[in-house]
Amino acid sequence: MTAGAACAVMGILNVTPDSFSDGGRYATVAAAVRQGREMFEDGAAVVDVGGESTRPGAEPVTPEEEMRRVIPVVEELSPAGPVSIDTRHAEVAEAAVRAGASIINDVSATLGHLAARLGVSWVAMHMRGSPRSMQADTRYGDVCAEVQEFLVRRGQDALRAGVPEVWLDPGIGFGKTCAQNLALIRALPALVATGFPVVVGASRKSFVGEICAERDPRRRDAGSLAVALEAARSGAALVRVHDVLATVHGLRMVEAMSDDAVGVVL
Ligand code: HH2
Repeated sequence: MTAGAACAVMGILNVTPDSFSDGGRYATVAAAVRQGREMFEDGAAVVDVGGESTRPGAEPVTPEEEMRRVIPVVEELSPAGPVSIDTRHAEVAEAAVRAGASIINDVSATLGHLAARLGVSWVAMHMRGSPRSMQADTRYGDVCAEVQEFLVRRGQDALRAGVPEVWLDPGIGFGKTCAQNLALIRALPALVATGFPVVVGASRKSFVGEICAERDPRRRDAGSLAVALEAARSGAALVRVHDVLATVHGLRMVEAMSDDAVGVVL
């Protein structure tokens, strides 16, 4: 998968018992593969398979357990379309690529050399510390400048190391307050201007719940769609979402209504 002119959709497929909004829903290989295939049918450009929850305070899992959860799913799902592996662990990423994944979605932004060696695309996301500790210290001087500087440095290093395609992600909700998440979304045009394709993952996250006064993550899809559309308007290349169909339809409508959609073929 390569970044195109229009914003594409990455569907979230958490094969975990404890993810904050869909934990336990796709616990069997069959259920997860069915959900992944449905996401492709609904228009996902890539399905992101994860076996460890990274919600704030989540308990880490061993790479062995993570592999047990994700590898059979990647194997069965990857013939249907591009699959990314959402992991912080090198051994999980490597096994998933061997099982058919073509993108390493790396919330630790540390696996660039592995992506180079394996010759696959790499998403570098900004996070401070680990999921367990990240909300403990959300002090930044200038959050947008710090995040961008960090990501661009990692991105340039990865390109030098030979990664064929590098995507940058500001890591919405990873060690950031509600106000900082909003600032990062407002600053997306600057991140896009660095020339790297940009990924944004805000779907169902707690800042959407805070603003919409909605405690149930599964009732945050409309708020999440608003963020995805704003990210696309700011030039993001990929939005990571739970509700693939609504996001694909929303993006299509916005594109059809835009000035430069004169030649749009329906
Ligand atoms: N967010 C989550 C996980 N992986 N990857 C990228 N690139 N960007 C993100 O914002 C991102 C991510 C956390 O969300 P989710 O997978 O929905 O929940 P959990 O970590 O509880 O499984």
